[in-house]
Amino acid sequence: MILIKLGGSVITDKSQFKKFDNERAKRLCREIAESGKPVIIVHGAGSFGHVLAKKYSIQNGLVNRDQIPAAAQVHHDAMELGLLMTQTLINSGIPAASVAPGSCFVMEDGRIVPDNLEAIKSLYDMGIMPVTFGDVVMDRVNGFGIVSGDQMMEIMADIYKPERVIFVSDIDGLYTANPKTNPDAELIPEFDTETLKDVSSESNVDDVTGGVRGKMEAMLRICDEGRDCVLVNGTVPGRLLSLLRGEDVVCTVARM
Ligand code: IP8
Repeated sequence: MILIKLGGSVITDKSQFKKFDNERAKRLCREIAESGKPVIIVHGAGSFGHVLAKKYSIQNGLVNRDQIPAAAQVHHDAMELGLLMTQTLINSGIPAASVAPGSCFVMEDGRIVPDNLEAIKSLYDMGIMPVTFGDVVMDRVNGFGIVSGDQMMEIMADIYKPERVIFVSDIDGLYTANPKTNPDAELIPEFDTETLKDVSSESNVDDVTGGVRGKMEAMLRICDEGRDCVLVNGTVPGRLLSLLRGEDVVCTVARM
């Protein structure tokens, strides 16, 4: 089984509040269906989650009661994106069900822990892909918090032991600097804990869940003996399909 994260930057337009990129999501789901590989998908929140979550500091937990309607709205919007994604998957011929992380997991001071995995496990056993995502989750210590799609990837890798893990983003891979602002930035085809130390730690200020470095650290935690963890650009048509077919593509691979 292959575990795939479709980043919020590929399935939404991050410059517009709650704008689903229907065409791109459709194409990526078609590529996944065409590969014929058994897959589980996690997705990010993009402009359905980060804008309001940042405005009301939902990631910092419950500090004042003004955050409560905002936390409810962010959760609602993340679920709305979840439904758009599962409809796109179903239309591509992949039976899928959106599973809000809060229905199976709870947080303990920012750490996500399993609560009741029965629903998620029985969906998968039945051949329905459980699709989970970055969302607001209740926290036993902080009231609530944000779980990112990357954290859900770690949890899902733990549960399903995939042979391969793929992060689909809007960049070709990891660079020596931010390629969007620095023309000298070079693509790093492979990295490990040592090489990551030399990489620029610039993070995306619009995200409440950390930038590229946080993602790379999550990738390193997920990769295992015999398990690749790859970052690939989903904005380039056909690249995800080629990767799923085992072809050589432009990407960055995390190594233990
Ligand atoms: O887009 C963030 O998940 P991510 C979740 O995977 C929310 O970082 C609701 C902001």
